[in-house]
Amino acid sequence: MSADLMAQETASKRLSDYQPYPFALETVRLDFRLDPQETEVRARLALSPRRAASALRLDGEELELLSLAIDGRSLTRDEYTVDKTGLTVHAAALPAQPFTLDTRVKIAPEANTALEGLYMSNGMYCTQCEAEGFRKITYFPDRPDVMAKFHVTIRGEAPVLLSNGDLVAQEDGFAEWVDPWPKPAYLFALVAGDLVAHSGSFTTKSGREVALNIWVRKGDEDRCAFALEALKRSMKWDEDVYGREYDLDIFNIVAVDDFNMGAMENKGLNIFNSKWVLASPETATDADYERIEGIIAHEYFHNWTGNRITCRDWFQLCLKEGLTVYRDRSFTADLRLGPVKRIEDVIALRARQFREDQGPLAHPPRPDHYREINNFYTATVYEKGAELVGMLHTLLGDAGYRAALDLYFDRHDGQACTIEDWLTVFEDASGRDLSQFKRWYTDAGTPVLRVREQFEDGTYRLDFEQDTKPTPGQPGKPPRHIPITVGLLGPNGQELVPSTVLEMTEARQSFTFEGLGARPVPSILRGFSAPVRLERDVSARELAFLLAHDTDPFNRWEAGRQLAQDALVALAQGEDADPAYIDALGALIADESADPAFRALCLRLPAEDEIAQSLHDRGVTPDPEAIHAAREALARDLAHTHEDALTALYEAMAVPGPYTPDPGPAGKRALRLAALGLLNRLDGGARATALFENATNMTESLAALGFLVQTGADEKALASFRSRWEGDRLVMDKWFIVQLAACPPERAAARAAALTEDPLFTWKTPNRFRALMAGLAGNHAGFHAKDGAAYRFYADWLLRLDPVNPQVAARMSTAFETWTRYDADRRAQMQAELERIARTEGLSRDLSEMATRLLG
Ligand code: 0A1
Ligand code: ZN
Repeated sequence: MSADLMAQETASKRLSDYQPYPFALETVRLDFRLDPQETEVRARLALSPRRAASALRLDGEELELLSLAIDGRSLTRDEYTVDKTGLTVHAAALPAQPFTLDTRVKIAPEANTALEGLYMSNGMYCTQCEAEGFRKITYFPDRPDVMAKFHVTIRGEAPVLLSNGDLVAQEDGFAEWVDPWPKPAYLFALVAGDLVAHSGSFTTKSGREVALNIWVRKGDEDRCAFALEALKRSMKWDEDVYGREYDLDIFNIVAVDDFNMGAMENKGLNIFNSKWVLASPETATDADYERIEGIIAHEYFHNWTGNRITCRDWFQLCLKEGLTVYRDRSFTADLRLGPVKRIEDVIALRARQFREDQGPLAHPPRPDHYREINNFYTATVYEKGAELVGMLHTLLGDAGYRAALDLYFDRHDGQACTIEDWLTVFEDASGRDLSQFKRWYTDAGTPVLRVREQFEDGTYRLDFEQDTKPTPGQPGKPPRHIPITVGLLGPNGQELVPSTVLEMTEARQSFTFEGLGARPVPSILRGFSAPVRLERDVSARELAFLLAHDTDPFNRWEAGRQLAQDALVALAQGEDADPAYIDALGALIADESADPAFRALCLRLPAEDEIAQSLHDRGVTPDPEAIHAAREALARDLAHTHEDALTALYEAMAVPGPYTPDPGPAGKRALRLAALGLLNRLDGGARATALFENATNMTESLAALGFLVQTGADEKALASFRSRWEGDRLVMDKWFIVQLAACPPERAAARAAALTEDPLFTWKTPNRFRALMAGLAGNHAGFHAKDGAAYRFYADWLLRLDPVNPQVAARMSTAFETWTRYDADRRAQMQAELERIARTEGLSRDLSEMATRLLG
């Protein structure tokens, strides 16, 4: 091991090193005097030693310590030490009895560009403390298993002063907040600014009247109605489905423009990236509305799964995130179209999590070491974490799952828990042994599930084999406990054996079905019952049959997906594609019994990155140009073959009347736009131009703009869109992203470079930086252009952002996570960029960890 790597390994935190904090923290008193350059924070911690003679360690970064006292006595310089990461009060200076510790520190919110801790956005004060931002506000045991009651006063010039819990006193320039629920520091929040509220109320099932406010900048108040209604729906759903009630008299949501992530579940004071709150038909798309509803629900649901029951340490992050994603997905599935939601989730899982699992960044849902926890807010922790909860639900059934969750809330309310606690609850509620299931949490990698069939004398047998490739640091992979939902269909599509859950626990395992008159058609892994890659030799005819007849909507879609993928893989290698996909889609387009949203999903071709992965999985080195050409060719072929039907669909799916984001009209628009996307390849953008000029909502306007960008004839449309929306930051983000993600690949890198010169490219705002960079990285053939221009450009910008906002720079570096998939030339170029990043002096811990892991 190199000296560098050794140093990094020792800088890692390890799950096995966990030790409880040696002090109990009863209460916290915080007093803020806000000032952009010199905010003063006084903290009083009521502590009691759990063991004698232990020194007191408090985390603290970038703080100027003004004073430090214990039980009112100022400490002398030899009684404590301060270093770059915190403060230690030596054991000799500590009373053996409970004591209070007072600190006074100075911080500069205006200079905080990393957006962790207390920072400013458009003149408003705002905090982000998860995971370890609180230590940039005051000296504190900043770890999730230290929970305390917070009492907060805020003095400042802003008219609105907010924190967690209930407001107990208020006058001009002053507010006092008391949170009765013990919480870890990462759930602390403070907001101060000139804000206006869109308000409402909700009465809980036991009759508590809760005041609801969505706080925004002046001028944004007419874009809050949807979020407020979504919040009420979430509160009701959590009562109905999980029996969980809200526990304070007030629930505040604040929208902020500068935010590193989507949103944050601080107790009673959720803070949101304004992108995921503000919506109006003119500025938000159908997809935005659905996401807003889902994220509002996600943050609200955290009140129980995350806040009331939190994580013992950050290794357990998927305990709160996997479960909360599972809950928000179920909420959306219940309110909208369940099967469509499931398909969308699986598309996203494969695009983000499978991709992660197959590359150098693969890690288990519960990692056992890290250098920078911010780098572990990943698709594996969130989305795969949710899949694991879904599998537990499948294994236990509805009643068993509900019993386990009831037990979880009963047993662990008020605690900081582990994955072991979580699985024990499921074992106790069901009487089952889940020790093998636990491997899903501790092992990285996507299992490949191979299946073969046999039919003889009325007995049908499925032979399964599971295998997981080695991942970084985990060479051997023992078999996992996999729930495989299977149904068998007869020759006319009738269900011979309805959905049953087969439980696979061995490396190879067979399951038989007796008494069948003829060989059935199997429908395997219905509803995507486990996050695995299924491999099965299956004819195009059989897939077409499943696409037409499967009673499981997920597998119906999956059959079409498989046909499309096979066709694209063939075309990308210069072979002919089986016409089965194009033929089968003809019937589906015309099938009025199928939901429009479902049909729209079936018409959507796999993304180029997914095709690249598919080729890689089959042992073929992906060629980005050939993939792009293949996808274009298949789309064109589809459009040609079904031109009349698609044209009819385009007309029939127009939604008259005023816009609503409801699933019915949104599904029709999705189908209409899917048809237009194909027709656009034939009419040179004529229909898209007409739609762009007449659209009355952002869904159609943005889609039409994207289609025009695709044709290359986009100059006029881009200019007119820009002049209309110049003053709207959220819409302008869309303008940046669409012209890069959808443009002909050969233009992408140069266009991205030109856009960085645009005065609207305010790169220190995370949303704007992400829009441009994710737009480029999302253009698969453009990002992977042979000359390496996009690689260099992208790496340059990561290096520029890193000193300003390391968290976002590190997160965006995942654009390189697939580098080992490609040909030697591209690999060498990406490797060189990653090495250049890794070598850079003064690199943040965030980006440095990512560069090292990416290089493997
Ligand atoms: N817990 C939030 C996501 C979040 C995580 C980290 C952040 O800063 C590093 C901010 C937000 C959620 O799951 O919604
Ligand atoms: Zn979350």
